[in-house]
Amino acid sequence: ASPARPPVAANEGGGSLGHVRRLVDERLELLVPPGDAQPRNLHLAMRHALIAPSKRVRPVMCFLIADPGESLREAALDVGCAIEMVHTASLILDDLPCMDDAAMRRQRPTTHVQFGEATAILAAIALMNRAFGIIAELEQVPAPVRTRLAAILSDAIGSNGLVAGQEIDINGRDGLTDAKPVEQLNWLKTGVLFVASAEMGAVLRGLDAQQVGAIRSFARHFGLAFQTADDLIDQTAKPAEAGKDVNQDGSKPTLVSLLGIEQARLSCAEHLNLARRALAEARIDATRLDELVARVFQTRSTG
Ligand code: GRG
Repeated sequence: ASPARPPVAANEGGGSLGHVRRLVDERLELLVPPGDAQPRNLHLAMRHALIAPSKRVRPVMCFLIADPGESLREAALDVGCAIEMVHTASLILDDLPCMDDAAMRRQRPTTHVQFGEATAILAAIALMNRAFGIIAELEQVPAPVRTRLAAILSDAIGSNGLVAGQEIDINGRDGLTDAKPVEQLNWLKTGVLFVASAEMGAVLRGLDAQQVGAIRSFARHFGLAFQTADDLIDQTAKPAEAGKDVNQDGSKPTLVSLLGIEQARLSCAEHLNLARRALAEARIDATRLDELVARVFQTRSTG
């Protein structure tokens, strides 16, 4: 069961972006077993990957879209944390020697470097499992809504989503010869979880089908712009200066390597415009979400 916690003060959910991120960080701390729980190595590995410096874009976006009143504030936070656990699990696996073979992640040695490959894989499985447990146990959320939330997350990360993206990234690079398949890969590896995060927030809030569609479109364009900005940083900035881990695989085709820097910047700007337009169509107060997009792109200066 999810641990009890002091109630979040009524005015806290509407606070600054940094405040929402801190709420996510604090809740994540409580949602995974402590580092001294047996088996210690496994729990330490989960915490090493999860409770580490991260922008927490997905849970913050989910929370802002849910815009929860007091009664749903804790549920919105827990849903965001579940998404963050799945995202972190995917990062642990992505970093393994049989995948991207990365040494650093979130300013730390990767989980397999610190704890060994077997424990890293088990930590990823345990985080994914915990995520679905958290959704199943949400208090104050009716069972049909919990089921829908689980289905959205499961769809996004399965063999038609995130896992498909990873398979193509690892074994399908020969097909990445022009912008279209690369953008499809960006959609699978980054877009689908952005969209799921946004949609889960929209469902928690009880938005209508038109609004959910607009929110999905917002998150899709936000995610695609986010990925291209990431590739632009890899190409143009010293990653360490941009606050990124230095793990890039130079042989990987990206929109930047295929289109060139200028076209990739244009594509990024176009997706951002489309994201803002979709948000306007969602008919919700978008001030905080606009702020989130601006903040993410401010700190991801694309050169
Ligand atoms: C475990 C569901 C599951 C999937 C396994 C390994 C794998 C399949 C997928 C990996 C997909 C992957 C690594 C996509 C990259 C997504 C991405 C943009 C990562 C960086 O996200 P940020 O910048 O990082 O939000 P922080 O650390 O801030 O969270």
